[in-house]
Amino acid sequence: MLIRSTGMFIAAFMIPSWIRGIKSYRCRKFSVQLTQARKLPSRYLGQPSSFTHPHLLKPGEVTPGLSLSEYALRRYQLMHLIKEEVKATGTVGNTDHAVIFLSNPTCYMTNDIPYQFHQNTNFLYLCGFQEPDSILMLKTAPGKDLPDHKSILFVPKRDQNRELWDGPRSGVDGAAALTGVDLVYTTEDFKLLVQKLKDEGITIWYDATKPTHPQLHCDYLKPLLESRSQYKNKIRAVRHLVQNLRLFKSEAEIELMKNAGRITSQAFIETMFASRSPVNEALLYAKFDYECRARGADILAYPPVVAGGNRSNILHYVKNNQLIQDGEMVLLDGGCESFGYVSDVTRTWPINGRFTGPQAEVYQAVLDIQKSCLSLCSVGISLENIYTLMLTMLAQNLTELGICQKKLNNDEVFKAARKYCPHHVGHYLGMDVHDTPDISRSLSLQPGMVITIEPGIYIPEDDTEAPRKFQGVGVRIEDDVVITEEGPLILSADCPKEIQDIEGICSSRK
Ligand SMILES: [Mn+2]
Repeated sequence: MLIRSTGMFIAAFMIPSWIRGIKSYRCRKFSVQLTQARKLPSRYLGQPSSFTHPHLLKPGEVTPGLSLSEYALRRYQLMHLIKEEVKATGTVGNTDHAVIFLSNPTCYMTNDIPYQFHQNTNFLYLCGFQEPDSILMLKTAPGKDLPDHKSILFVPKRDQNRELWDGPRSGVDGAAALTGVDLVYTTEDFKLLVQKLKDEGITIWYDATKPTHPQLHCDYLKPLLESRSQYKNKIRAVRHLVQNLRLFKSEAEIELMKNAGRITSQAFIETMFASRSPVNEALLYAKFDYECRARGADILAYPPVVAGGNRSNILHYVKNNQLIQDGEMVLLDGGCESFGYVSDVTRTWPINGRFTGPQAEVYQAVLDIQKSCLSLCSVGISLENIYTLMLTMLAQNLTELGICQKKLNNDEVFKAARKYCPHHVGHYLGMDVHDTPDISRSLSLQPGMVITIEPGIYIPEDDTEAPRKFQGVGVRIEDDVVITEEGPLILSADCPKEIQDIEGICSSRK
């Protein structure tokens, strides 16, 4: 998926140097603490457990691939970041803190018909709990200093009637055993706590501007935030601190992202096999979705773009309902979500398996740029730096193709590069497609960050400034990349993109 290339300088957050160093030490400590986890109930919970779904989770995992220790470490690191921020900005009065995250609500398509539930990713990142209408609170113990804290979950209570319709809930005991948090109550119990938090006058870390669960916000949080005028000073934003943590992926997270990249790459190959002309874009959409789910993906990470012919020049084309004709190319921008982590890949290929001359010229120009950008993905460079290089190469290649005239000066040729590629070179990737959106793209890349690289050239069929043979051609090539000390690790490397490889797959179609 694409991200706009303007208005991106929101805020640059400093990444404290201690974040990475602390991981291994704390992991050891937590693994000792958390081997004594509570026994899992043998019944079905509101999400898979190692007891009911041993093919997905190992004992000691909250969600597939992620252990109780890893989740506890995330909460600890967040409290450490809060400690650092308190130290840097100062605090007055009571030195106790409560950090509050709301889950997502169930959203409805129409009366009684829910959309597939998708958990809020910050909430999920910190506890792994996958039910709606839940609250996570991290609270310092009175008299104890940050980052010491208790993790407290508030979850929907067991309800025979609701569970008959919606399926099993974890309940208090199930949630406690599954997540390993210190304390679990029902969501209603949070109401009892509101008055106590008011009386204590402690600092609340909570993102009140865009509540993830409007109902829980109105019922429980709003009364707390509006209680007294003096109290307003003690509400602090916390989202940026979670994003600072989510920016760096752990080894376990990289493994999950490798898996998502592999699934998506295989689904692309199968979809290329299935392409012929004429074919409805909807069929390729269904084929891609099917091949992702058949390999264990939970859902597609976003509505894919399946754009034949000139429709590839509509950047967020998701109608996917037109026939692709012989001689046209198809642009597919899609990715799966698997165990909470996503991939985001784009390929463009000729529907009948052979590039025409002009298609191959534009395609090769984009591919050369994409490979150059990928080779730059190493420690110390920023997404903004790579974007600048992309524009420079675009300007050069557009001139060589005759799409830009040779007589243009430097400013004019850069303007043309932005015209033919109106989006940025990439974005951060993780649990969300546009992950950690408040993190500046001017930040130097560090090991453990994951980004996309997705240059494109788009020449609409009504662009009479471009040579006739290129009109209606749109190409984007996108891969997902982990930054490592050893250089770029491409998660979607199995997905073919060389002209001869694509033509080979398409000509051996089933
Ligand atoms: Mn993307």
